[in-house]
Amino acid sequence: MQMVFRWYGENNDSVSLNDMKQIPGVDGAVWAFHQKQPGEVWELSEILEEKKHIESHGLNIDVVESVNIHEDIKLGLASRDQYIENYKETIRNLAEAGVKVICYNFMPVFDWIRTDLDKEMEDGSTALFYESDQINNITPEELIQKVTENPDFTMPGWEPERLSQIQHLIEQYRGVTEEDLRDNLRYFLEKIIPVCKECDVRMAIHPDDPPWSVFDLPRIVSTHEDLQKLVTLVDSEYNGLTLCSGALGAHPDNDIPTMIYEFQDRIHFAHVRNVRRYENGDFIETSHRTQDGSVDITAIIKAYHDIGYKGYIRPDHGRHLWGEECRPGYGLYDRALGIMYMLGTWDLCEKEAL
Ligand code: CS2
Ligand code: MN
Repeated sequence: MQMVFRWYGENNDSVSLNDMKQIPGVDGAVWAFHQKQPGEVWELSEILEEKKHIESHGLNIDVVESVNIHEDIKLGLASRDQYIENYKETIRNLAEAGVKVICYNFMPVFDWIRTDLDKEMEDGSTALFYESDQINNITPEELIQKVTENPDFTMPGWEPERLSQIQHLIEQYRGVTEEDLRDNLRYFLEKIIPVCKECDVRMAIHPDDPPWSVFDLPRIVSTHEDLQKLVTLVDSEYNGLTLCSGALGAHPDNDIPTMIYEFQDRIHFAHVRNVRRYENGDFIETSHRTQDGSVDITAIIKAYHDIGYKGYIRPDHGRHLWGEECRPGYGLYDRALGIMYMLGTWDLCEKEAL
């Protein structure tokens, strides 16, 4: 496996490339142009400039997270064809610069959803929290207001310009079923996968977070069955997965090690995070340690080791520790601790295999 670490860019992240380079085992920065609107082309010249900058810190640019999908593609509107053409051009440009994996998601309107970005835990650290009751009693507008209150950083998936049209966006999805959304994903994949094949860039879809429908919006990457359908939409290794144990792990039926064994040829990017689930559907993001949450992280790492995983892996989110001021879920300390936990488990598996 190849360890990487998410980086939001210069002046947009509390963690520097130098910080990342000091974490044992980290070889690459998972990057993106967060200022780009979905549907916009990423120009080769700007990609090459970013590449030069990241590589000058001794890190690779192999993984991009995310190249976001325009809502018209998810909605299946006639205007989607132009946005798909732009996406293809972006794939070609990224490939030209040496990018190997593109992480993306196909969640309508909202990317990830939480009700509290700073929930205090027993030990005084804070973490991202999802409270079911609140979601059931809040309007999308109120949620946006709450989540975007944090003034320090822009939050991917929660861009104020896009979400200011929330009513309109949500209304557009009325009547769009899961089957429709899946057909729209198939349409998109059928057009882009041949380009990916030609340029040797793997697509890796991120699961829904949380893995169930919220505000009655359709969601199609939440369950084991969803993943089975997804890989057959276009039967090519270039149509792959970002297996996020944090996103999928919020649902007790999702057995991540089983998914790793079953979809091993399609997993190009692994996100590893623990979450503690409560009976009432609430969940909180915890440390990576198996005992601290409901997801068996050691079993997950062992499964990756068993399949001889050669793809990319990163800690997903972390808690906010030791007074750190950072982007919610993306501090340095807890994710670095998570890496050491993953590497410790992996190294032990290596020894035992001898
Ligand atoms: C998630 C997502 O993994 C994560 O950090 O919170 O925001 C993820 O980056 C996107 O869904 C990928 O497109
Ligand atoms: Mn993730």
